Amino acid sequence: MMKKFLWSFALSAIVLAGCGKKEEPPAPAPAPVASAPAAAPVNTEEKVLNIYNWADYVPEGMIAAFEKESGIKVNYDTFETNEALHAKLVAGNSGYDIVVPGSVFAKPQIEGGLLQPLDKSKIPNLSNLDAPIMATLAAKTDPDNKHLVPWAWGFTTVGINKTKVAKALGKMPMPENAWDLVFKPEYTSKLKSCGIAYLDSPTEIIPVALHYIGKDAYSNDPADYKLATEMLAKVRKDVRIFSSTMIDDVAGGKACVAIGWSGDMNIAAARAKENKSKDEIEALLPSTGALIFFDTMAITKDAKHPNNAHAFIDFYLRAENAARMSNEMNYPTANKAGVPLVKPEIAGNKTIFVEADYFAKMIPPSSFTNEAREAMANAYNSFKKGK
Ligand code: SPD
Repeated sequence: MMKKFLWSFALSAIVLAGCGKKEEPPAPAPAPVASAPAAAPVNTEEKVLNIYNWADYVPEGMIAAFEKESGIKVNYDTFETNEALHAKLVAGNSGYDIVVPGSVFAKPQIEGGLLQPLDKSKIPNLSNLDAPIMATLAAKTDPDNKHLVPWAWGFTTVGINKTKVAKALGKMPMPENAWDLVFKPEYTSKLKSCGIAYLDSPTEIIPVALHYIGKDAYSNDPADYKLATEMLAKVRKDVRIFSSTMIDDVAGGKACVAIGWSGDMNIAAARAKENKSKDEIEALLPSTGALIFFDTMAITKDAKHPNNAHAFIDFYLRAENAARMSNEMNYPTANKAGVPLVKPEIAGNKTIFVEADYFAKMIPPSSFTNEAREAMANAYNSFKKGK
């Protein structure tokens, strides 16, 4: 600002000199002015930040620590499905500054102009991120990593209460492919007695069902959705719970088998232990692979507090904060600098940080066209209604 003022002052002096009488000697050149050191930009935004994230995804006290350090008051709301977040963004004026879409939805949100490009100069801790993960996101979802910063990644899989499942199956052995537990009538007809739970979202269930029947999990072809729902229809009567907050359902004993997210299933396992339950809960690694997801922070196109949003993203990207997310929420971090700070029991848990052999079997995320998502939602709703 000061520099700009000095520049315009000098400019006016030259202009004024040019208007003087011809016979007068030229005005002496102005004495050089020492340029003021560049001042850090001042954040004049109101001290508020509105964040919309998945339920059960932020370590205890992390938001309070940011508020204390920055003086910014955070309003933190949660959602349970990508569809719920997407609907808010499409409607506009969500009021949220930071949102955390799965990459499957982030791609169309970027293309639809719903998210704004990041000002990377305000996020020095971007350098902590894992370069291969960022390269993957750039190639598949967000060219040049302009909009998205990973919150965490994980995978959609089958979680079980081992004790209850063993009891319900009786003499029947566990299947080789864990997806059979939720998709094959021979198993579901036995497991319905202790509770089968599915995530309540078309874009969670149809892709895993497509994968199970040997189709591309990210097919955009409605004919494939028909095949998937034909398979699903055979087990519909056995599925009791549709929920996207499964930690309580599984840890609390309402469901003995669930299609859920890896970290949530691990939290359910830890919670059952804390509650001194005799039941052992486990996230499984299906032999045919599980579906990887990336959840990503982004700033909405109409964010009212973009500077505060950048400050929070940089705070979250500190190595110690990334490690806390893994340690407490049981999801792998994409923050390379944070990985050495992850507790050995979390880093060594093969259902959180999967080993290379299994990683090779996993299905990487892609995305759907808007038309495909609509067709998928129709297919899913008919399945759910049992029609
Ligand atoms: N408790 C946090 C769960 C986050 C799940 N995100 C899944 C998104 C993609 N399918």
